[in-house]
Amino acid sequence: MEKRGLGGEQLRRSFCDICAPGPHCGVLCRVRDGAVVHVEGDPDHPASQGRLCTRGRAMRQYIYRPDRVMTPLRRVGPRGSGDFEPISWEEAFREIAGRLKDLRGESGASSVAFYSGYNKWYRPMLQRLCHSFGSVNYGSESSTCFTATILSWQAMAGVDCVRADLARAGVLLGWCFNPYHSAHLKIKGLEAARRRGMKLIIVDPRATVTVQQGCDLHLRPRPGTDGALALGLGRALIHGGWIDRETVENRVHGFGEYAAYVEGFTPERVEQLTGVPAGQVLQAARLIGEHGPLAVNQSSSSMVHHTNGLGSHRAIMALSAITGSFDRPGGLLPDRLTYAHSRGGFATRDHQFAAATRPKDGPLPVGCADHPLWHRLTGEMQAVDLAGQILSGRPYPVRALVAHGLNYRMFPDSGSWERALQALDFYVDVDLFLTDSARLADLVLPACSSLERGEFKVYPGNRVQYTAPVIPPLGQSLPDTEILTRLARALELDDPLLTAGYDACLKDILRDLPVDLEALKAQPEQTHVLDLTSAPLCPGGRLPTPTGKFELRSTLLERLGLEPLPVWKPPFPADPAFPMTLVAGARLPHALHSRLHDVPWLRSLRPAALADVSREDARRLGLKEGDRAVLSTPAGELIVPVHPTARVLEGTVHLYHGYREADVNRLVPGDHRDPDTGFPAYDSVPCALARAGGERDGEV
Ligand SMILES: Nc1nc2c(c(=O)[nH]1)N[C@H]1C(S)=C(S)[C@@H](COP(=O)(O)OP(=O)(O)OC[C@H]3O[C@@H](n4cnc5c(=O)[nH]c(N)nc54)[C@H](O)[C@@H]3O)O[C@H]1N2
Ligand SMILES: Nc1nc2c(c(=O)[nH]1)N[C@H]1C(S)=C(S)[C@@H](COP(=O)(O)OP(=O)(O)OC[C@H]3O[C@@H](n4cnc5c(=O)[nH]c(N)nc54)[C@H](O)[C@@H]3O)O[C@H]1N2
Ligand SMILES: [Mo]
Repeated sequence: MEKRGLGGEQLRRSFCDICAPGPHCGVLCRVRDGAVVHVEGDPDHPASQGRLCTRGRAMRQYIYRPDRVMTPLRRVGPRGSGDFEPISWEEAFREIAGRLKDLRGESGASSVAFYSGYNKWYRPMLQRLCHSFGSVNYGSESSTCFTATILSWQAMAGVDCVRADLARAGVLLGWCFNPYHSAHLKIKGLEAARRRGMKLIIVDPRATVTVQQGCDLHLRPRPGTDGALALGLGRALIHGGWIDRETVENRVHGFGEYAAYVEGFTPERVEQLTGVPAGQVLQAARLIGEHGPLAVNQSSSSMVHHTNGLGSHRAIMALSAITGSFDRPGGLLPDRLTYAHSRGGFATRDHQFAAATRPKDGPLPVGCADHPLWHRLTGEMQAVDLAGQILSGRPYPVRALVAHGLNYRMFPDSGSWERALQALDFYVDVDLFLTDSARLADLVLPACSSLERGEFKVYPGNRVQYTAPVIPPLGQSLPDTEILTRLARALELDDPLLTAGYDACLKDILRDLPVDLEALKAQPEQTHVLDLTSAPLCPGGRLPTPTGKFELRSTLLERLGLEPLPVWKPPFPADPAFPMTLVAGARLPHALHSRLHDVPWLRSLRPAALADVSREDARRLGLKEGDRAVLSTPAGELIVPVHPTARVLEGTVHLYHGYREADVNRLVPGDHRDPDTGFPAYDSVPCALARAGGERDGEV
């Protein structure tokens, strides 16, 4: 972009990567003397068109957090003490390479695990580095996010993901749908569809902003009972004559069995199981039946963060198949992930790139023995199991960890993660900030932010971009991809692509496409549209499943010995000691996991880690705004101030994650998971709430 004379300031274009993977919003940065002084939305960005959320608005404060790591650090004090000495990059790589090679010699390459937190842009290189080193144990935060929906879609329809065709939908089933807080780029399309007359049903225990903006019906199931509601809706649609007979006969596998099974889910039973009044179940079915095509929202977390998440997701998405709305305009359209978890509409080769050097004869990756569906489809360890294996040494020891952006407070039973990190022989963390997880490391390496690096990006509509740094990296920090390249060299890996660096890797990943990286780099502030005609994902309506149909009875699950129908299981057994349900993590508009809790502007919007409770429960328990309460689960207890609010459903408590002073994941039991996906059940944990006595906040 042209430099403008705003009192010596330059205006530069980049994007905000505070939430990932995207589409990331375009930003305009005002830069003075090599420092970013202001960030705002870029009106010319094709994906975000000037929109930027509360979090992005605080991007300057984020990248200049006072705890930015400026040099490689070596720990000199005990783990967690924060006592480090600065060292040079050369020293750091020499030490890492030496230790990792020694451990590989002693305990095998897979005793070293490689992990990525929420950020995704460097993942193909990290995964390949893990494999080229000889380890099978690459894993990521995706062990708790989105992948469960991929597993579900693969089991039902043989595709990785879908897109709700909002522009043509007659009715949207907004299940776990609160874009005003968690996906602001969807708001414009939603509002346009509403103006066009699209009906909207929200399924959310909370009365959210989205509900407040107006919907035709709001169903409020108790958290984790969604599967029963969806099966009840299936029954009501069948009884109302609202299913697509032609589709269920020719394009759906297992409809007969499904129909027989849902017969047990009468509106009255659904009311009993979920708390949604029987009349509302029928009302929802009528809205769907009379106003199709039906689009359904899918959530990468709230819908699948339950012990019964895979079954619930399938039961919900079954409604799209039986109404004939799957792979039809206005319904759910099969889609694909493009590069590093973002969607461009085309295919790249990042999976092949990462798989090319995968060891052929290693042990089973961590967690894979317990989660066969995960193992079959992902090629990664189920990272939630990593702490357990580090601590137990079973079935084989994991002694070292190289992590890019690890936050141990994201995992259930986060206390066990803290212990596991303490127990490692060697732990390297690459992060922008000296986080509590980084403080436990032997070496901390400084990564730079997206404003300080060049990055290849894809956006919907066959769009690509290769950004340039807006400012130089702070201190000695480096892009993750550069750190990985140098690590590959220090380890003397026999992998010419990886040791050649990011661009060489990208060229391999993009080699089937008409992309000229040099041309993209020459115009770093623009997105470019690739000249591609994408073949339909499911030609002739034939799905890539064993039967070629949408499988209500999943052949894949059956072959793996798992339940093939989306049968109902309660989220947890009833226990009078824990009569309420904790929802740990519904999104707050100004928080993003752990990374924004220390950003002053954003923290000021909600300074305390508050537990949201219903006004009814607050009255019953004698709790007022700010009163301290003991929140307990079978895993432990936490003292937190409460916020009584009309938004919350009676019987539920909401507390966001990642807070240092109130780490809710200490309350999520380590085994409270969906066995099929390995996902933690953060969003339906049995709990109790009581007034606190004289203890301090956060005390356990
Ligand atoms: N501001 C902000 N935005 C984010 C994030 C963030 O941390 N902050 N995180 C990003 C990430 S990593 C992800 S995975 C996505 C998650 O995206 P979503 O899953 O869409 O986000 P949530 O807000 O957790 O859930 C949406 C709604 O589901 C409701 N809900 C919770 N439990 C249940 C349940 O059991 N049943 C039903 N029917 N509804 C339920 C919540 O009340 C909430 O209003 O958001 C992304 N966007
Ligand atoms: N209770 C509860 N727990 C949850 C969830 C929930 O809903 N409830 N949600 C789960 C879900 S869906 C997700 S996605 C996870 C997310 O969980 P995390 O991965 O823990 O997400 P963050 O805390 O945002 O980021 C991790 C670290 O990455 C660092 N980082 C940021 N940018 C970069 C970069 O470019 N390079 C490097 N090397 N590091 C960087 C950050 O500083 C931070 O320390 O949490 C999961 N845990
Ligand atoms: Mo996520």
